[in-house]
Amino acid sequence: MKPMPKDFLWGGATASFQFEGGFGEGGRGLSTHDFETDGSPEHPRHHTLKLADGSYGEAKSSFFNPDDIPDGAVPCFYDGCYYPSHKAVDFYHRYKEDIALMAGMGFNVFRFSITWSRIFPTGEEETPNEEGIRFYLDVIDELEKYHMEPLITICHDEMPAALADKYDGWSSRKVIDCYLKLCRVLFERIGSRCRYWLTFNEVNAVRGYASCGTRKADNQTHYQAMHHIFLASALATKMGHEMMPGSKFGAMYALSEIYPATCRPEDMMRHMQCRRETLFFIDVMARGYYPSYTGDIFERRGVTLKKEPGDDGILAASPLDYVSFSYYRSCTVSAESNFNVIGGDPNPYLQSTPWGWPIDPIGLRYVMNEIYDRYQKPLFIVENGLGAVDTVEADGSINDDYRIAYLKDHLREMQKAICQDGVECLGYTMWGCIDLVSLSTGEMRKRYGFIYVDMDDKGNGTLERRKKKSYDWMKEVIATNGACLWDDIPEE
Ligand code: BGP
Repeated sequence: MKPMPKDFLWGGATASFQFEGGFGEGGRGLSTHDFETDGSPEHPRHHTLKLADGSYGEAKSSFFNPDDIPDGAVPCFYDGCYYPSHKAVDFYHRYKEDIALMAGMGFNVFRFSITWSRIFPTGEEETPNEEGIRFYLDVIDELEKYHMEPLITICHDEMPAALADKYDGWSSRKVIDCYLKLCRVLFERIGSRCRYWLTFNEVNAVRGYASCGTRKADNQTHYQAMHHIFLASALATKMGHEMMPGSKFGAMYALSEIYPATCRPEDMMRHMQCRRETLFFIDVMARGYYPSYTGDIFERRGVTLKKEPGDDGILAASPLDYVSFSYYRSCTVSAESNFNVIGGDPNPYLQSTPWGWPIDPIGLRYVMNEIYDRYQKPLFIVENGLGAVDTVEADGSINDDYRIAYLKDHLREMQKAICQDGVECLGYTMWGCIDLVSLSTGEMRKRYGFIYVDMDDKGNGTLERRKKKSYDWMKEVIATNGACLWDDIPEE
């Protein structure tokens, strides 16, 4: 295998509501994820909060006030119900130790996201919260000590709860200005220290209260909200380029590969339509215009988009510099499938993770080629990894050979795409490099990390960090720039 590019970025990825914690500290306001429970059967996970009378209500920022938390209380239990994002795994207080651990593996990049309400607690203040900015500057100081560069996701599936309450989130155009205000502050204060920015996370999967700030589930609201996100991303890109010459802007998409279930023409046609449902979001943002098939999608979904004069010009003026994505799995579709953006039907040729996600390393090479062919822009793989249950042995070791096997297979396919197929790819950041709270389930036991965190699904534990077997393995992968991935393959 030809060697990887010398300047390839190797690192890990996190999101603030799953990793950072620090709820109610440093002037942070409420965020939409603050209302999610641990997802245990007695506490439904999404959009609910257990009220004083024992019933569940819709999330509203007035439901709890961080200032009311008694001193010394664990700030994540209300009426016996656990809210994992409040503490997450406490990067807020442990960032120095965490960054040192990451540096120990040789990471040269670290992806993290900004808690919007840490900078603008309600999203609408005139001036930013200095303490919030200080936290992220401290994180970057620490990264720089170890020559790691930040990869910042400006908005990873969350927003100040106050914006969700007042405007119904991204369904309102007003939120674009609030987002741009956040961007301006970040670019002014952090800009000179960050090359790569992601305007939004998993743009094609943003939906509902926590990630989009809206409680309406209809297609009209959804695509209108997405239009506002497209505009916000393009305007942020424009501003970023002006304020930080040389900066690079991408957005992130959830890209499972989708295969046709059979070569039956009806399945093939349905496959193409489903793929377009996903690629639609990249098409608009990377090419800078709505694709010709938009009419078909909107017609089938009963959507009439409200655009203002000038919107098309905004999109056209600032397409993305690079395309980034998460890749965990693949699926199949047939003419009869009930497809949503990520999930289709299982593939009989693939095994699955304990959480039922099909494992498909070749799908990663496939998707890299597909996306690069379509956009001819550099890629950045910013999420990939295996969610699994890890066991701490009596001697304290964690032998996660299954994770090593998953990553080895995926990284080999990535290297084939880059070195054999000629795909330009800036870097790879493994998801949840330090164990963190699961987005979909709220669990801790679904672990991705090279580094174990001593905490259970209810937040019990010391939060102590411990290296897994995969830590040293990945360290060698990075030190050899991927060469050791091929050690056990006989030379031809
Ligand atoms: C992506 C999200 C991440 C992350 C990951 C793994 O969709 O961008 O935030 O959580 O998926 O998902 P989960 O935590 O559900 O295993």
